[in-house]
Amino acid sequence: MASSLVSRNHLTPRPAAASTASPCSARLAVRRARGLVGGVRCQAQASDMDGHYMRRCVELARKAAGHTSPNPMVGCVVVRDGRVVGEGFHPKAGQPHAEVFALRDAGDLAENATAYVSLEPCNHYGRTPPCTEALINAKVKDVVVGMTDPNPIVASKGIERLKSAGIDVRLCVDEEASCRKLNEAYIHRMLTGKAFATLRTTLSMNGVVVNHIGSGADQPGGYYSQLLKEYDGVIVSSNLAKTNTLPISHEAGAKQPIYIIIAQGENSQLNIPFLKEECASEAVVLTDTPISVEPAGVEVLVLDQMNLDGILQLLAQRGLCSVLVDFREVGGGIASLLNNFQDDKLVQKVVVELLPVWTVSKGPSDLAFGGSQSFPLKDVEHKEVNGCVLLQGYV
Ligand code: AOF
Ligand code: ZN
Repeated sequence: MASSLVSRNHLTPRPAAASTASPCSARLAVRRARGLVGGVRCQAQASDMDGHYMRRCVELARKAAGHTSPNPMVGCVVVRDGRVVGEGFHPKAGQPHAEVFALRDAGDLAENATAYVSLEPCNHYGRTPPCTEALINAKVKDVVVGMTDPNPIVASKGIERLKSAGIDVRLCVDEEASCRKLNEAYIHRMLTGKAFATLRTTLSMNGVVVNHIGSGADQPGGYYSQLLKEYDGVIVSSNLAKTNTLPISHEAGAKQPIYIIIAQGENSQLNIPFLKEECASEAVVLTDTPISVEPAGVEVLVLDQMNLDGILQLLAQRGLCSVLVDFREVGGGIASLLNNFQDDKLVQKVVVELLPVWTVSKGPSDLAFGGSQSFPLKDVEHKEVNGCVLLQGYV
């Protein structure tokens, strides 16, 4: 995973407990306590509240879910004398970063305070100036980060810059996993150059792929409506686009995902009846032969090769971090894209909705694609929603 690719040597972890520490790490802990590691001044004691404030950073960051790509979701909390004096999150690319909002909120109280940030502060001029300088100018005493930034322009340079300015920096080890999960799509795009893909489908109790979703799932608060809110794009087949309303999130403040419509072997004309002309820029049709599309204004890309690898790279280049592959029919245009998704590491996550119905299937109904071998999914979670069972796991 990402952590193995990113050096964390420069971070000051929470001192190891003496009883479990190896002689070497115990010596290191003593040197750390004296502030000697790596010749930079180090924090002697991580606060017991680190996890608490970092969880708040994650909570704040999630307020912008679906809005920040190609940037990550980031939250920041400024704490002085055990009191939260500033909070902020990154609302969208092009706008200031989380640290800037939190420091503004804290004002003069940022001096000598601890800044918690769910991602390593940036140290470069991008669309916005470096957050390291904002933290240094605000005279914060120490900075606790949730994870290092996999962006090669940043990767550890932010931490080094803060340390060189005499600020103590430590990693909140306990919440590193939750910070990584928050930005799993951003991390994936940074490390692979492809969009993070989640395959979603609905099955009947007897395992038949059903071409509709469970009742209430697309209503406000429904699982599907909530899922869509988190994704930058949704891949659907041209069959679905011809006959159905396109997926919409009904969550408050949701930014609708871009529709990526797979049109393989279509005739010369594709009509998307439920897409209004003024919304044409929200859809892109990927096809293997030139076709004209209604409504006018929809972008049509004729690809030399229709494969998921190329499509996920294209989407990442266009700034999408995450895409939901909405699989609704066996044999449709999407199935062939998914042939080797496990072997080729193209799909990262699977969400399956199990409806409490038994279905008569007229054709092949199994999801016989994915890779050359069967494989178990990881970190599987399940829950019941409106009488349906929702299963989610990582590939
Ligand atoms: C932070 N805090 O809230 C975010 C960071 O073009 P820019 O200036 O928005 O920079 C984008 C990069 O900055 C992004 O790729 C990631 O490396 C970092 N995002 N960093 O310190 C934040 N959103
Ligand atoms: Zn920044």
